[in-house]
Amino acid sequence: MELIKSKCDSSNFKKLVEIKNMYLFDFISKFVKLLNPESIFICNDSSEDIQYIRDRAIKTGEEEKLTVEGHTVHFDGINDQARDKKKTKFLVPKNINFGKGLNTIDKNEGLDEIYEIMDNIMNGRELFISFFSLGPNDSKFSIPAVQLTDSSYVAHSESILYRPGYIGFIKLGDYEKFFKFVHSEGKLEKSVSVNIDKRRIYIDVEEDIVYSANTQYGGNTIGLKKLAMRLGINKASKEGWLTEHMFLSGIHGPKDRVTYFAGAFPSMCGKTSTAMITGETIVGDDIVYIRNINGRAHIVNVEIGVFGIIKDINPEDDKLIWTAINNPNEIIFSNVLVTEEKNVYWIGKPGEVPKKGINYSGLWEPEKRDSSGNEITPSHKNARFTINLKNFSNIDPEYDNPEGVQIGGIIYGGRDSDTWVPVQESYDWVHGIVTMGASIESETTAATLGKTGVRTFNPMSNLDFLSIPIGKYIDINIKFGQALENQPKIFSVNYFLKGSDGKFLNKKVDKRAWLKWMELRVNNDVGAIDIETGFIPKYDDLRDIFNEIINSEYKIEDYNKQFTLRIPENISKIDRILKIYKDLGKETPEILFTMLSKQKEKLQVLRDKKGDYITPELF
Ligand code: SPV
Ligand code: MN
Repeated sequence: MELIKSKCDSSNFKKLVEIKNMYLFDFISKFVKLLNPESIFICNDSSEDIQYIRDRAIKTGEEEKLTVEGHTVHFDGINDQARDKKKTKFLVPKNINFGKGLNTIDKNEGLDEIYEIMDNIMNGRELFISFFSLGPNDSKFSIPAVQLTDSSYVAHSESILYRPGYIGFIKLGDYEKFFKFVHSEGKLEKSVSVNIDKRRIYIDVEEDIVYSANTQYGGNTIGLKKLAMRLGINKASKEGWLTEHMFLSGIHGPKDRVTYFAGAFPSMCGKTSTAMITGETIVGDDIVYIRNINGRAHIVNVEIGVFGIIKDINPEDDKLIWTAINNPNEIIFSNVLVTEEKNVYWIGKPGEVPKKGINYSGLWEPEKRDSSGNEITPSHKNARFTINLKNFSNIDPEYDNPEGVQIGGIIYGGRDSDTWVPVQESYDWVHGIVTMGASIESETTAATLGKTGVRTFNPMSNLDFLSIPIGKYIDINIKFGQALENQPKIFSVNYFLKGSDGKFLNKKVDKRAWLKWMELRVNNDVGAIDIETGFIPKYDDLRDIFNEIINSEYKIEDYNKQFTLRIPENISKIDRILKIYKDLGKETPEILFTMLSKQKEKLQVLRDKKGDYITPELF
């Protein structure tokens, strides 16, 4: 404590000792010694303390003020624009098995490496210590968490995205099981991390600590986001609940009925836009905890804000986001283009592309190219906005309920140009988990480093974050549902289906219709057609929904094209998925193999009877 005291002024030290948690003090002392910051700021969540963090972000140059009140911009370095999957690793003790397919490093080796990288890394810098609650305050769902970071941008982002936790820590006293995040940007030049070769994100699920160094991009640094999600999946697996990569929304049915849906989509595949869809209400857009409460699946949003993709946001398709991010709300824009007038521009924003500005590559002009000759777009494809949910007019009244909300339906989707129909209901929980959730494949996007457009396996859209063997995770999902008295229905959706001309078969607004249809199905208000892979909507029901909700005519030709069962593609997909699970080894539950094999046989029989491509009227 003497060391901490020597680096704090008296008011900061007082805020810390108010907490009276020896485990916390031990943790902080250990890392203050290692990181060796010049000074320490303790955030007690008061408006003055939050303002201090905002001011520091401006003073240090990590953020810059924009014309609109409350708006700032932050840039990550040119090679630090997305999650670094290669350098994100689980620290594996000798006795723990992570199975195949996860990125791991021996714990001792990894700790030696990260301690060396972090040794003295905050020399001359200020350390921010903030406390949060993952999930609503005073809720059995929730997990307390502490963040150590030398980035005012990270501390600022978290103050927007998470519920305050300082008071909660005081209430808990000597409590041991909180999550811990240690982050340093490392050496900076022009306010961006430069030691990218020493970028590391190392996760210790035994100690519930995540280390992140030499990076600024939110997905690598905002501890409470994907770093906490990885710890959460491991913790949940030991305690019988679920941590999922899902949005959560209230879908509004007839006569003021609200049915809650949670949906898992890989990054950049429409999760936020589904959560923010016109006419419905949002609880969250990225991460949830799900628990069995008296036989029903209850769910909370872990976060209280959105770190959303800004590309293509426009007033027609994304009215609510557009309004919120154009108003004088507290918003951090990251990796957008900033004009001379200090306004922001992003790819797909209506209006002319500015003639010049500043972006993540420095001074930008049209046609600018990187060192390999590739064009640098005005904003990065993964440019984002960070905003608190309270700034959205469509926030759901239950967003902060400590009991969570009961889920009526779960949705699994991916970026799939040729296989799945736009919306389909599974026969039951296990069928949904196996043939939909566990079978998601998605074409890669700019949310992670590497090539885009490559079809990749991504069970429950959670592969990047799994901290237990994949097969075990599938098994836990199956068992979680089996233990429920009242199982949510499971659906798949596909917003990205293309025709033979390579054009999308659906418009962005069509997802509104699929959501309304699913809401009706959960409440047994409409029938469906069994196409042997699940249930699809009847044309007449969709026609009525399109008419009423979207005010547009839904043509039978479009329905037939969109809802054709594509047997060759479905069979190839099953073969790919079966092979993946077979290669993973013994953790995968047997039911996955039998169910997928049975599904394949059914499709083969059907093909012999009706051909490769079967339109709905043939069922
Ligand atoms: C995602 O990529 O899934 C996100 C943003 O939600 S990140 O914080 O990078 O994970
Ligand atoms: Mn996400």
